[in-house]
Amino acid sequence: MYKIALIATLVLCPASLVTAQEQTNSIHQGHKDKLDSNSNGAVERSEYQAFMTTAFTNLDKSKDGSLQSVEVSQVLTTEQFSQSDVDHNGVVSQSEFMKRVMADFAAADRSGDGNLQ
Ligand SMILES: [Ca+2]
Ligand SMILES: [Ca+2]
Ligand SMILES: [Ca+2]
Repeated sequence: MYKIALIATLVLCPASLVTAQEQTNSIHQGHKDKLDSNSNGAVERSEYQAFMTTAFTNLDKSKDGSLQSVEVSQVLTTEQFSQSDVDHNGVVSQSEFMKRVMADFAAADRSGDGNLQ
């Protein structure tokens, strides 16, 4: 749950000071409630995808469809940014962002049923 917790925490609370300890915890219940938009107790792939699409829009302050490093300086380290920038063009496009977060979802979904309980 490390990566998904990290991204969910950072996206939901980009301005808050998140400690390394908190980042290693699983999704905070409050965060899970926000992700679980139909309140069935599980975070479906579609809910996660919709949430992250909104998150991308919110992070893209310049509204050019890409995340510049300055736009995500509070939520991603330089290393995480360059890992997400698959084609190394200096920006993280929406497809690069979604590819990364959906890979995180798949990694967190150990049972492979498309839900995070
Ligand atoms: Ca749900
Ligand atoms: Ca941008
Ligand atoms: Ca790129």
